[in-house]
Parts: sequence; C-alpha cells; structure tokens
Amino acid sequence: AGKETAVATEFDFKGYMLSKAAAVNRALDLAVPLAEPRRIHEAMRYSLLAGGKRVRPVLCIAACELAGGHESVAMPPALAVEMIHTMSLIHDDLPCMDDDDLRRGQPTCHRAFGEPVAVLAGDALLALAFRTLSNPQSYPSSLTVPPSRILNAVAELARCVGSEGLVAGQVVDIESTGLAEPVPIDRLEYIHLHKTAALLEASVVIGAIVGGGSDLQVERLRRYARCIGLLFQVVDDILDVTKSSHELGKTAGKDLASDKTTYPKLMGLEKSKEFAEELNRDAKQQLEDFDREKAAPLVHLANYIAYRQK
Ligand code: GRG
Repeated sequence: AGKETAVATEFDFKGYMLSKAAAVNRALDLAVPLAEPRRIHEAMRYSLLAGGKRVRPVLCIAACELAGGHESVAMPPALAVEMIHTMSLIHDDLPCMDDDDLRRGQPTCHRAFGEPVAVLAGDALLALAFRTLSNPQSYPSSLTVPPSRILNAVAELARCVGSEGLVAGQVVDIESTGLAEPVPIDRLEYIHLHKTAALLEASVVIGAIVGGGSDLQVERLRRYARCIGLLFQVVDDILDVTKSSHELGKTAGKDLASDKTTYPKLMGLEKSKEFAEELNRDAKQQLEDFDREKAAPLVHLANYIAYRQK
C-alpha cells in the first residue's frame, strides 16, 4: 500500500498535462499552415490555436502510451480528435445552432470571419482530421504502425462523430430544447453520452488502437472513457449550480432557474454529487488490470475531470 500511495502522489499531473498540451499545440500549428486560400486557413487556425485544455488529445496520447505505443505514434490521432472537437465547437456556435458570440475567450469563428467561412472552416477541419489520421506520412517513419490499426481507428472515429455519435447527441439536444416538460433522465444521459462522451471515447479508443492495445484493453478503455464523458457533464451541471449560487449568494443558482435540464434539477445536488463519485470510481475500476504506474495519467485525468472548479 505504501508503494501505491507513493506512485499516486509522485506523479506530476500538472507537468504531464502542460508538456503533452504543449507538444499537441506545436503539432497543430504545423498541421495547418497558412496556405492559399488564405482566409479559410486563417479561420481554421484562429479556432484551432485559440487555446482550449486539450483534454481529448492528452487522453489519446495517454491511452496510446498505456497500450504500449510511443507519443509520436499517438500524435496523428491526437490532432485528429482536437480538429474534430474544434469543428464541432465552430458549428455549435453558429447562429443556426447556439448562436454564441464568444468561444475560448475570443469572438466565435463566425463573428470573426462571417458565417460562410465558419461553416467551411468546420468542414475543412473535419476533412483534415481524417486526412491526418489516415495519412501514413503523419506517422514517424522509424516506428511502423500497421495499416490495419489505422483503418480500425478511422472507422472508430467516423462512427463516434457521425449520426450515431456526436451528431446524434446534437440533434437530440436540439429536439429537446424549449420543451415545456423537463427532459427525462434517460434522454439527458443519451445526449451526454453522444454529444460529449462519444468523442472522449474515440480519443481514448483510437489512441489505444494505434498504440497496439489488445481487444480487451481497448474495451476496458472504452468503458473508462464513457464514464469520464458522463462525469464531465454531471460535474459541469453541478458547477453551474454551485458557482452561480455562490456568485449570487443564494441557494438557487442560475441553472435551477433556466429551462435547461440538468442532473441537479432531476435528482438534486447531493444525488448528483454521489453519481459523479460513482462514475469516477467506475472509470478508475476499468484501469485496475493495467500497470499501475503507466495508468497514472488516466487515473489523474479522471480525478481532474471530477474535481475541476470550472
Ligand atoms: C461532428 C460533423 C460534426 C458536427 C458537429 C455541432 C455538433 C455537430 C456537435 C456539438 C458538439 C458539442 C459542442 C459538444 C459539447 C462538447 C464539450 C463538452 C465542450 C467543452 O469541451 P472542453 O471543456 O473545451 O474540453 P476546450 O475549449 O477546453 O477544448
């Protein structure tokens, strides 16, 4: 037990996140040069390089390394998931969707570049994601990745973002907005599992696939990712309530007053917190058969998602 505690406390999670995110940022910068036509590449770079926590690419790299792969092998899938995440944010912010003015601390893509260019920047990032993931030249020439692994990863990513994944979550979310009745809990879970968890799942799974994980390892990691995906949203809902009630100095926060259905609204704040604890526990249980030291980044990533303050 002494050794376990030592491993858990010795792991420098902040340093790990910062160094992996910095490597991802450098690679993203190189992956989208300011080519002609200039305006579209400016828009793609504007949204892609605007910051963001880079949770998905770091998960991808951590899963690849846990499965036995090298960071450089994880970079193409890691870039691909961040490109897809960014394009989904660009499209989500459009006037025909959420109509948002700010994203990642700056004007949204359509506010800065106009709607047509923002739509196209999203489309181009989606295409570039699959190009980056599938192009053998994206991978280090010294480390061969079998083409069958890349093909599996492409299929996995396509499934997770398409009409049975991210897009499904978004469309059901749109259909559930503005209704008189609160959204039932199974529908709320469906939205989160597709809109948020699907891409986190793809990030972890394709990292593990290119890293050479066994089928059993990939499935364990898939379950881990689903748990942290749902956890991400439950914690988001809890923070909405606790932050706004703290800021407003009253018990009923902004979220309880708005018409958005959330976990605290459906099951109360205490039960939501218990649910978050349970998801964090379940996520970490999936990592138990892996080498404890190598699993440390994913253990800490689950805690980071569970205990973040914003
Ligand atoms: C994928 C083809 C295709 C279309 C997109 C618009 C759309 C369909 C889906 C919406 C997806 C969406 C906006 C999900 C919310 C995801 C989420 C939890 C965002 C916040 O993620 P963070 O906190 O953000 O990781 P940063 O900025 O840190 O990266």
